[in-house]
Amino acid sequence: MRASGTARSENSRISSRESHISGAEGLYELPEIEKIMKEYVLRAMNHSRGMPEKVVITLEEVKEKPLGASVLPFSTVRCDSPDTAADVIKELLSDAGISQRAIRTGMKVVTARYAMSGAALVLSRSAYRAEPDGERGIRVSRLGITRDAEKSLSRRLARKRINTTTVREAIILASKVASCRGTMAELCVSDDPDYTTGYVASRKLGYVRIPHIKRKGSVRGGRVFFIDENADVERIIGYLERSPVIVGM
Ligand code: WAQ
Ligand code: MG
Repeated sequence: MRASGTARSENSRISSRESHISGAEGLYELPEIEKIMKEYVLRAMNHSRGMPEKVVITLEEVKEKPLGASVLPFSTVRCDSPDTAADVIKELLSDAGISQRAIRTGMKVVTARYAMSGAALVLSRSAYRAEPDGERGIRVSRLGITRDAEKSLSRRLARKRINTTTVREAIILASKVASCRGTMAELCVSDDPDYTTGYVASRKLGYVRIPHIKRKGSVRGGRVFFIDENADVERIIGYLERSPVIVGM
């Protein structure tokens, strides 16, 4: 599902561009489709970024057998301000082998004036932006979780009082991204004005939640996938956007 409105530029009333409001995707069994369609419509029409002018829902049959991947372990760091968060992000991403230059590029993406609907692909050394469409980005799709893994994840999240759709969906997405050969780390800041917890994730670090990653009220946010300098970009995009992956335990 993609919900969008129109953003008018400041100095011209003529030029306008589509502005991203909300998006969602998943892999579902046939009997669940009707319920999910309803959920996606409600989600699109009740979003803190505003009322959409256009909602597009795409429903596609997936014929391939989904691949498996494991759910990343989660943790939360102590952080009380966006300034501290910037230091935490730099430390975690450096640990994951990302260059200072690529980290600066990533920070620019998640604090940009216009949020993309998808994620930027940043080469981990040169900081080159490898996504073909810089406004849209790469949209991770065709992802889900097994029933058992969802139960176990919900139970573990509930113990920390963070068992929400937002957190579960983010962990599933980060787990698919981490399962892709060639990805090194992910940085995510929600573009929702009232959601101020973000994360850094990697196979080694797991899913690391960062509270107060941005100021409340800000509609800036975004996602960055840092990839191997020499990675096969086409293969990574194909995997993230098109390969069905169901995460399990
Ligand atoms: N594929 C790629 N990029 C995406 C996708 C996707 N499927 N969905 C969202 N994005 C990008 C896009 O640029 C958005 O602007 C940005 O991520 C933020 O999306 O544990 O809600 O859906 O408490 O606003 C993190 C949860 C929540 C932290 C993140 O992101 C926690 C969130 P949002
Ligand atoms: Mg959002």
